[in-house]
Amino acid sequence: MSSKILIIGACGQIGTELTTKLRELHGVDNVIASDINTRKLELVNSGPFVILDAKNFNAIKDCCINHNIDTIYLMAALLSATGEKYPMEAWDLNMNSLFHVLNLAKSGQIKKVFWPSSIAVFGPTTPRENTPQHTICEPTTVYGITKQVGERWCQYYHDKYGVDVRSIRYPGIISHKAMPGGGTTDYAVEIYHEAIKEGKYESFLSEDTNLPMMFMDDAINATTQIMAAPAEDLTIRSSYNLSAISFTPEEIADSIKAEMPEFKMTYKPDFRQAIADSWPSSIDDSVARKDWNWSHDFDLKKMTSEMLTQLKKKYQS
Ligand code: AKB
Repeated sequence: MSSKILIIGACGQIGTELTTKLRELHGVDNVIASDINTRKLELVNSGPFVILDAKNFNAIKDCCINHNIDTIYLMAALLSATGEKYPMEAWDLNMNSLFHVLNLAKSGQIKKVFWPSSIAVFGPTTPRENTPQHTICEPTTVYGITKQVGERWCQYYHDKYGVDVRSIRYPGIISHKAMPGGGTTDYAVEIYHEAIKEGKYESFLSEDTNLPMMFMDDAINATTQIMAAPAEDLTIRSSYNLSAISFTPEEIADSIKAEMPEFKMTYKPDFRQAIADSWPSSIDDSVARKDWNWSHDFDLKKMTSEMLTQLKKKYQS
């Protein structure tokens, strides 16, 4: 029998594509998409959709009962840049939504949980290169603090109550279907849109800021793979390091110039520079590769080619 899945935060950058993939895998009617509003009409009309506030425990519980949900993907969150503007809102949403879902799993209402963590759990005291799975985590952003604390709660609920919660530390995710909202790595998505629309882009990070990144297809594969892995293979119940590529704004600009020689890049770092400077530049994800056979497919060249092809279709059709 297929799982009955609820995606909370389905209209976001990752949620949008995760919904499509999970519907392919489990059947449209077995995947209930939900979000706080109906901002993405295409997604709302593509299958079962409910309006759901991730901070409302009773609403999530009722939805699970009404739709016989056994698995939740909790994708709603305020990201790093927005979290610095609205610290208490970030804490409230990111922590309470996680507790609601973990408590539903603890009570037996649902059987499995996916909750994304982030490279934001790391901070300036973390080794920057090839950051190990187990290392110093002293995040300096509210978002990073919520993810770090959330990881500890995931581990706790697994160890004390047997909750089957699975998590990965996403790097910056690059995609062409839905825009990211409020992250520090968002420049690496905006740049492709502006390249096609305007032929130029002003980066809010400096040219040599090297950050871990990943194309959306790889992120979605990682997410479905960890959820399909046998429970006994998973040695990490806080959150797995996950890695694909690292590049700087200058390197991504060069990869665009290789296809669009007239593309112009300028740099005007803002408050997000300090956030980026506190994060690693590359990640050691050998534990994920060993435990559940994770591997990535897209390098920078392949990703740039795919992004430009898809966005040309979008803007020039
Ligand atoms: C952000 O930039 O805040 C996110 C992340 C790395 O978790 N994309």
